[in-house]
Amino acid sequence: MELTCTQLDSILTMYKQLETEVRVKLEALKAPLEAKYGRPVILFVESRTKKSNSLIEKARRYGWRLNDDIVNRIKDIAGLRVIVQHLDDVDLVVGIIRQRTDMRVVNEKDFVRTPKLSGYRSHHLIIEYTVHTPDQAITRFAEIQVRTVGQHFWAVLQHSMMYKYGLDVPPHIAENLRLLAQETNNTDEKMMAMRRAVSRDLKTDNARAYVFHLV
Ligand code: 0O2
Repeated sequence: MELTCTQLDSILTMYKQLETEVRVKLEALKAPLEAKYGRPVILFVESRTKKSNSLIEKARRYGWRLNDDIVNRIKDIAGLRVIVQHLDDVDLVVGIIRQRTDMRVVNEKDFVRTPKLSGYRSHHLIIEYTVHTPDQAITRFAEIQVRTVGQHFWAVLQHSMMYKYGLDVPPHIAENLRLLAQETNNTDEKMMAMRRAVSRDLKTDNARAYVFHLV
């Protein structure tokens, strides 16, 4: 049976609770990670719960009926994003999420090592999380995307350009965006190498000279 508007609203309210709880838990990792590694690892966390029109549009796009089962089919009704500094921080945060006992990773897509055709890079995790609503405990899916600030910069700008073109993206624009994604990844790799060099150098007598030279 199709969901009524009231049922859909109450489903989305539950997802909003899920989003809020998972976001708090991911944000809570910022301080201990910074204390452990002596630098910020997580820069910020963003999140959203799909609006009903976006949920309806996605169900329609895939030809799914808007019934009780929709919450098992659409796994990103609650979506969260963790933006980190460096490429190796992506693996670090993904590893931490995998080990948690309050959320269970059920699927992963590593678009960092295997980027999408568009050039898009991020690590996607589908988790199962149990929400304790005023009435019951409900376990539902959510998507967590972990990406570097460089990958985020590219994804935000690319998304706004794709939005402008809809499905008719001129091939030269798509190709340029792919090239820029590659350049962004090269920069990410160089930044990570520089961080490692700086951290090695800080342990030697050259520290002050090296940092001065960078600035
Ligand atoms: P929003 O508003 O960010 O949520 P599907 O989820 O079925 O649409 P798929 O391929 O099964 O698609 O899921 P996937 O690839 O795991 O993740 C889709 C999400 O990844 C998108 O969500 C974007 O957030 C992001 N994404 C995937 N490919 C690209 C890309 O080429 N460019 C950018 N900028 N983002 C991408 P939504 O639902 O599209 O939007």
